Amino acid sequence: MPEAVRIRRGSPQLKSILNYIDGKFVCGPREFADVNPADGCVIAQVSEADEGLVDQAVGAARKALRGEWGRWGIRERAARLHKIAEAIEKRFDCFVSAEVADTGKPVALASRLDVPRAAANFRAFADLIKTAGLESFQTETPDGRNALNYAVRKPLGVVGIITPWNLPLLLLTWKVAPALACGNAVVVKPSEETPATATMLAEAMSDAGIPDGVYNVVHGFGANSAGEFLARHPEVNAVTFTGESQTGAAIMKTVAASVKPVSFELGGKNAAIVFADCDFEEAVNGISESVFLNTGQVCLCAERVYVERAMFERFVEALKRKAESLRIGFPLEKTTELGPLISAQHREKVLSYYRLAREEGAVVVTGGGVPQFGNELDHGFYIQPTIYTGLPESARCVKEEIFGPVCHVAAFDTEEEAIRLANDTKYGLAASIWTTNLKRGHRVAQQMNVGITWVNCWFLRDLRTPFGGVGLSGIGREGGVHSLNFYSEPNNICVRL
Ligand code: NAD
Ligand code: 6OD
Repeated sequence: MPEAVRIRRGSPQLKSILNYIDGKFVCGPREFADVNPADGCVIAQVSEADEGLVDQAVGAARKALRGEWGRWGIRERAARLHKIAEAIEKRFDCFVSAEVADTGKPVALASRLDVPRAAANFRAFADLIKTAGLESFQTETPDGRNALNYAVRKPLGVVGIITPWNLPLLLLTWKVAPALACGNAVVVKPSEETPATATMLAEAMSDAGIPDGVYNVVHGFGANSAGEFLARHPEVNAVTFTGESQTGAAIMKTVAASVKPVSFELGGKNAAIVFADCDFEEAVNGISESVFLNTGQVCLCAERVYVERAMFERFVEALKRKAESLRIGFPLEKTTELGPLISAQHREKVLSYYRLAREEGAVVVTGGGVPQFGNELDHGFYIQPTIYTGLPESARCVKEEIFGPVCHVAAFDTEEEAIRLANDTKYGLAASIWTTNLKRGHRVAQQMNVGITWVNCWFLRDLRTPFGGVGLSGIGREGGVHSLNFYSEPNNICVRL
């Protein structure tokens, strides 16, 4: 099998990233550039799949369902998923380098979060599928006899998986692992910004003995490109998507014509509530991580921080010191804590919010611009970590998802006010609450109108728990048995006894 990411002939630095269909790497009719956000250099040419190639990928997946993959039982599938995890770990450094080059994220972050989680996703769903049962009922019938009802899981068929660029391998495998555990075949469309690791995963699949056609990769963009072709394909039985809320709305329209199940993990405008009785240092460190991790490009990041008035100034000062101490730099430098944003276009979007914040009356506590390095990093898409105060709650910067290393900090006086402010959003993905009063922690957590609430922590994940959002933040839940329920159809069998 050829390597997933190949050096192009005649150009030793430039790689070629291909589609992967039915166990083979395949060229499409056009190419687009894959850019390293840390220095703006083109690192690869990516082969874009046209509608015909997407159709071939779906056809390959359908054929795989009729082959040995479709006949394997749970035990065999689970064993192969463990092998995929091992194959990822065997290529750990290659996955880390590819993810760092595509996203610009610090090597320390990719090594501790993205790549280990990819392997953990396969292990978690391999173990879960072996133990997760379905309900059964003994039913009394009017004639005094009984019937036994029990349900079995059946795969959905071909699942279309469309993913974003912020945690490319983590979020892709978060969906591929349960889909395969349930016996589906998949066609994945990774983000056009970060095509490498989804393609490299094909080699791990092959190493693990996953039959051809079970895992297919098509590259391209969204509207009128591979993303839309995949979502509207009549032979795709379900679409699972992670990305912007507006894109979710567009995909919903696309899939409506062929009536298929969707699972949407969308944007957020997440709140953090910090009470004066918090462990101060823990809260400052936790909020700093929740605002700035991955340069603020995590859907769970806090962009609205509400701090009890009694310690507002002290907290803002400490958060400012923390933001200013973050080491911005080369992603491959082990000590780097903050990389660039994903693209020039995304930086322009975040900078437009930085300008808007000033127009809306914000006080700039720190940041608000572009750092200068005096070296090649000046060609990268770096931006300063930024903290604002003083905006009215109606400001667009308080209402709209920015998706950068930025937060607005506002004071509150009472618990009720904090809850009201935190819930005053059309999104509803995640919240964090910082207090040493655990009764209050539970009380406030239960009133958050979101899918995930953390108390005295953030982004602490147990893969068995439900994950998803309310409102503009998504439709449905994945994680643990919720994923199994999405990626399979129960068939209830009623037996007259
Ligand atoms: P995006 O919506 O622009 O793109 C995501 C994917 O959808 C890409 O692969 C893209 O090519 C594809 N796409 C775009 N338009 C499409 C269309 N019309 N039809 C089919 N596919 C289409 O998102 P992004 O900019 O890559 O990622 C950032 C966003 O993702 C943020 O809003 C963030 O909050 C959100 N996100 C949410 C979660 C979550 O779990 N809730 C996780 C990560 C990111
Ligand atoms: O941890 C996860 O399972 C998950 N889906 C994280 C999403 C992060 C958003 O950027």
